[in-house]
Amino acid sequence: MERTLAIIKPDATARGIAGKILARIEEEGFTVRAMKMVRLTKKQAEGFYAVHRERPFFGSLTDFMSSGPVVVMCLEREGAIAKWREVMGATNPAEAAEGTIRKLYGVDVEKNSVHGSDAPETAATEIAFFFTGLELV
Ligand code: 3AN
Repeated sequence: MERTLAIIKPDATARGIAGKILARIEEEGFTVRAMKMVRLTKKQAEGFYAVHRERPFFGSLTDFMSSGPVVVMCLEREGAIAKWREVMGATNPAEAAEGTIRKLYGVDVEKNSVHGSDAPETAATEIAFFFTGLELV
């Protein structure tokens, strides 16, 4: 079993499709081990995306991620990291495969509705960023 961090981003919560995305997560065989809705401050968004600090889109991305509520979840499944990235689809919704969440709901490369960890080490760091051991059931 493997765990990954998923985020339903502000563009999706604003459109009232968090429930649809959660239903898809459950249909794909993930168990939700922890979940909460939070509104990140700009500083917290900068902390979460610190690896992208030097990228040209860092300011815009962290403005967006602190622009409204997000739903953060710890998901568990066999091969959870790769499977969640497959279900999300490519970063740019225009390039995402049919049926993926980003193809269905993503607006553009920034407002792409969902986040997922990209490797075991980042999954561990990202889960710990949002959840304490006590909150993981
Ligand atoms: P992914 O979320 O698919 O792992 P990353 O890690 O390359 O993609 O990028 C992190 C986030 O930064 C993306 N989810 C997206 O919101 C944003 N992003 C990535 N590339 C761009 C870009 N060219 N312009 C604006 N935002 C971007």
